[in-house]
Amino acid sequence: MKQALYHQFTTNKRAGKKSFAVLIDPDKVDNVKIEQLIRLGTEAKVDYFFVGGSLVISTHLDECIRQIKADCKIPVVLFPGSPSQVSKYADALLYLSLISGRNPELLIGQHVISAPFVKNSGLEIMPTGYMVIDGGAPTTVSYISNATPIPADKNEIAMCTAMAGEMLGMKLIYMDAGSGAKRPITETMIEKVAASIEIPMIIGGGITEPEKAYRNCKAGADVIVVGNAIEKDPSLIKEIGAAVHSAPVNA
Ligand code: 1GP
Repeated sequence: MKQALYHQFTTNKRAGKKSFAVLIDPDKVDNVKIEQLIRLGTEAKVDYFFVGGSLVISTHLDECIRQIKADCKIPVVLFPGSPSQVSKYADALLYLSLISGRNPELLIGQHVISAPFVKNSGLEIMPTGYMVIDGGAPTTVSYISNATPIPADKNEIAMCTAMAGEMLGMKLIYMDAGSGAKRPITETMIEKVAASIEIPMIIGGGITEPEKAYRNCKAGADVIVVGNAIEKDPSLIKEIGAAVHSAPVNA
């Protein structure tokens, strides 16, 4: 099985190097917008494009990824809201299991149904413990997943969930307050979870300012994901990229 990108995640973690991922929701971009994101992403040395969303209605996922792959060298990682969001044109797939919820379909059910398809895609598969944290208002992910998010102040639950995910063999933990969350995940929670696990940790949901991205990195996040704020103001790519990349090594 391919492991090139995962190797990059772990090497960066060991070196204390923080990464920045721009989330592209195929529903919200056209060719012109993608072109702009590629240009700004390349200038800001964005580490990854994550592509996907909890609810993708449009059908141009393949086309969107092919355009990114044709025009830049930034790796494309699928962040699928459902098994239908798998494209062989991407570099890797976050193989998400919603370990913060108790919905068996999102823990294992959909994986079983789509297993042959996913395996034959040839994508690099990254088993990811996906944890939704309450972001102050219902988000698409909390509604669609039909699972209760972890309360924002229950650091111990988040810690134990991440530890269990790691021991079950997950290769990444993705803590997400949900797209457009009113309140992003607290640094205290990030710090406590980071101290409890060895695997790389991705943090997203409601990050709108470079300072918050920087503080999250200092608290122990390895990859910062921003979608919504960049959709509204693409110039933030530069500022958030600079903040993430300037976070102290081995923070
Ligand atoms: C959502 O973590 C991502 O799943 C990004 O969230 O769109 O709020 O940046 P935002």
